[in-house]
Amino acid sequence: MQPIAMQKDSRIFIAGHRGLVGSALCRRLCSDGYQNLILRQHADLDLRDAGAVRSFFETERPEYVFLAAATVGGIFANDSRPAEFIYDNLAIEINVIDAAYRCGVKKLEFLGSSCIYPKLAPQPMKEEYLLTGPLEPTNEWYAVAKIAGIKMVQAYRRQYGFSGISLMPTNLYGPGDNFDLQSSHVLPALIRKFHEAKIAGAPEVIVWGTGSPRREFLHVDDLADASVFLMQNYDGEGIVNVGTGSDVTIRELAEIIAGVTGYRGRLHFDTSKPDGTPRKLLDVSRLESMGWHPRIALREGIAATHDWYKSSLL
Ligand code: GFB
Repeated sequence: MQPIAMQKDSRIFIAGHRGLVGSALCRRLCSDGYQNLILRQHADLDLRDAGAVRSFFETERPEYVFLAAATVGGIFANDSRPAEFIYDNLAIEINVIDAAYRCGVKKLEFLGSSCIYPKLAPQPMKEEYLLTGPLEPTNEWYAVAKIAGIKMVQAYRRQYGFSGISLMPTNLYGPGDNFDLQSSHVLPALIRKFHEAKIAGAPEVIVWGTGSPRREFLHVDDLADASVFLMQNYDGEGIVNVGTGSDVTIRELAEIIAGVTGYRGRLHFDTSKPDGTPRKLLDVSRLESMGWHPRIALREGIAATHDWYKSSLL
């Protein structure tokens, strides 16, 4: 199918522009010269409110939508706030996708997550493994909502011919991440823990779980690059994985972050905390066959994120 490409003066709504992904999309589209970004803070537009979303679309008439708004968090937040994770994400998806279709949006891009795949899926995980097995229990509420979003985009394409696409990013990190230790993902949590331990001269840093789970990490600026690439070059029903194609253990990640922050103490693994899924590595051959590749190496991306974190404390 012929893609419908954004122009520099297209009206582009970035849903969730204050979050990790949305803010990276803003930076990227601004630096590319897109002049008509439509942005709303949560206080001005609650995407869980169907009436408010519909009237926003009727008034603003965006032509392109990046659906990056979501209630997100790390393993502890997912596990302890299941109702918020399923309700908020389902409501946001239903409201935004339906309003986009009804108000004549030319194309919508939905951002999912690699946790949509079964807990014990073969690795690396291909797009066709979706719905082939049980989900990881710590984040099944979020995963079910994201799967519903994928299916909604596909259903609107099939029944109404609506041009929606879905991307499945792997674990993301970068500037603007959440560094709150209760709700964050592992990478920002460990940057903060090692940074603070170095300053305090602490003898050890607590790392949750056994350290053996494997995770793949993609810098959010690479994700933004892939998002724009797919918005401009892809228009199909199939979901597309976005990742680097390589992973590390949580122990290896901790060692890299210790090196970047200059921390020389011990690692203490708290095995009372859950490991989550044992491995989550995406098969990125579909995206690579389209000609896209990530640019930011993990250590370099972590160093830049550590710098961002330090500057955010000033
Ligand atoms: O990033 P994370 O919270 O989420 O945890 P998931 C990844 C791994 O790092 C788990 C370990 O094995 C954690 O136990 N870990 C070690 C830590 N130390 C820490 C720490 O200080 N904080 C945190 N948060 N983890 C999430 C899903 O899964 O991935 C979401 O819950 C979403 O739904 C996201 O899909 C991308 O990678 O396990």
